[in-house]
Order: sequence, then structure tokens, then C-alpha cells
Amino acid sequence: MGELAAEKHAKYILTVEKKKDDIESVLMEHLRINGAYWGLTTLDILGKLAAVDQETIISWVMSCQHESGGFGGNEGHDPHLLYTLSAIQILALFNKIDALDAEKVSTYISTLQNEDGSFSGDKWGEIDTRFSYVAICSLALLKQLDKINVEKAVKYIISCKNLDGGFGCTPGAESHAGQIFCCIGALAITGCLHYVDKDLLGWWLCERQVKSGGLNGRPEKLPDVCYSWWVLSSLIMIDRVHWIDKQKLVDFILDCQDKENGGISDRPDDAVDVFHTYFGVAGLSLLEYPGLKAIDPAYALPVDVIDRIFLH
Ligand code: GRG
Ligand code: ZN
Repeated sequence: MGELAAEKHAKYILTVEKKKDDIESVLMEHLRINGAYWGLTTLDILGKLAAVDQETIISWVMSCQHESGGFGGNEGHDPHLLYTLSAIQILALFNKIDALDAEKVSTYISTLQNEDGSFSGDKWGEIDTRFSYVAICSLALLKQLDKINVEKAVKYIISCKNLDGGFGCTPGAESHAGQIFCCIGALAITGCLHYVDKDLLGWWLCERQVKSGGLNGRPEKLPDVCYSWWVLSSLIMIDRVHWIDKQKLVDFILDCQDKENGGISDRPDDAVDVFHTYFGVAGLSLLEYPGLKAIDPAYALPVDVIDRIFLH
């Protein structure tokens, strides 16, 4: 099965960052700040964050901020909660959260909370439990959770819980591992995991492991390395990670590496991308693979970064 090609993956991410005019980069222009978060966090877990030019990245991140306080996916783009969290996370990696006007950013986030406690992603109004997570995670990192009605936010998330123990994007919507990560992450951050039936949800989550060792995101679907993040982080937060075969999952992730050119794909023999490289490396970190920094399952940032923010 082999080992993690850590050096190659770091090199792959560093070269993707430089190629700004190939077709993927053009297609991804609107979510560059998300891509930057995935890539930089991967480098940090691999112990290679020092290889990037910190000043250039920080000033580019700050240039993505809108008058409203929210961040766009790139310079001149409209603000959205998803990009705002990525901006805060990138600054956190570099110990630069202080560069932000926390008051202004948190006011932007709080204006997106609705009467029922849910969050819209931006001023156009789409509601999704993803945005509840992103708002809560952002405000916690800024130490501004008191800007929103946390009780109502939690109540809305609980209203998205299904009879199978999972969570969907809105009340009554089908359980999906990605939404489960968002709901469990938000409940973990707000200290509200007691609302979750851990055995029932743990059962649903551990059933995501298929024969190859990989995890899928819903019943009957194909395994995909990204669920090594969405499912595994959730299992850890509810203390049920021992319900899956960890070694088989390690082997599945290692099997998705491009050992020659670096990068990790969604499943064996597919093309690699930065997102799945993050999910693979972060998944291995959650599985305590040797040589990797530990990552926090709720904040999706290295544990040392989280400790720096909350232990001082
Ligand atoms: C900071 C980690 C972090 C996240 C930010 C964006 C976000 C918050 C969360 C996204 C959660 C989510 C919904 C993830 C799922 C993404 C995904 C792989 C969707 C694919 O769904 P389908 O139905 O694929 O196309 P399947 O695997 O079901 O066939
Ligand atoms: Zn995927």
C-alpha cells in the first residue's frame, strides 16, 4: 500500500498556487479564497507552511474584504459567509486574526441570521445548515458569538435532525454526511452535543464505510476521499470513531495518491485536486497518521492554531 508521499503533496499544492492562468484556475476564480484555505491548511498539517509568502497572502486576503465586512471569493467579488470563514481561517493559520476588525466582520455575519435562527449565506437569502456552521465557526474564532442568538441558531440546527439520526440542509431534507459535519461541528463549538443521539448517528456514520475501506456520504453512493473528512470528523466529535476500521480507511486514502506528481483524488485512479488532497491529508491527520500535525475536527484548523487562539 505504501506510505504518504508528503513531500510530493506539498510540492503539488505549491505549484497549483502558482499556476494562475490554467483552465482550472479560471473556473475556480470565484472561490479562490476557499481553495487557498484548503491548500494552506494542508501545507500546515504537512509542516510546510513556511514555504509560502505569508505577507503576499495576507494582503491578498484583506483585499477580498467588502465594505459590508464580509469577504468575497476573490478581489472585487461579492461577499458570502463561505468566503468569510475561509478568510478568517487563513488569517488564523498565520496568527493574524488581529488584522481584522472583529466588530465589523461579526456585524456582517449577524445580519445574516434569520428570525427562526437559521442563516442565509449572503444577502440573496439561500438558507442551509452549512451557513449555520460557517457563521458559528467564524464568530467563535473571532470570539464574537454573543453577536447572534446562539440558542435560536442551535434550535434551528436541531430542527434539521432526521429520524435516522443524521442532519440535512433544511428541516425535512435528506441526511448527508457533509451537512452532518456542519451540524455536529456547530453543536460542538456551542457546547450543545447533548442534543444528539450519539449511538443512532454513530451507527448511520459508521455504515458509510464500504468494502474498499473508503467512506461514502449517503447510503448506496460511491466512496470518496472527501468523506474521510466529513464523516470521520463527525465520528470523532461524537466519540464513535472506534466504530469504523481505521486501518482500512488509511489504506483507501493512500491508494488515492498520485505518487509520482503528488496530490490525492476522490477515489483510486481519478485525477487529483487540491480539495481532495486536503481531505485525504486531513483525514489521515484525524486517523493519527505519523508525521502529521493534529487537526481540530470542529474548527478544521490545526490543533496548535486553535490552542493559540483559545488558550491565551
Ligand atoms: C471549513 C471544513 C470546512 C467547511 C466549510 C462548505 C462547508 C463549510 C461545508 C460543506 C459541507 C457539505 C455539504 C459537503 C458535501 C460536499 C459534497 C461532496 C457534495 C456532493 O454531494 P453529491 O450528492 O455526492 O453530489 P455523493 O457523494 O452523495 O454522490
Ligand atoms: Zn469528494
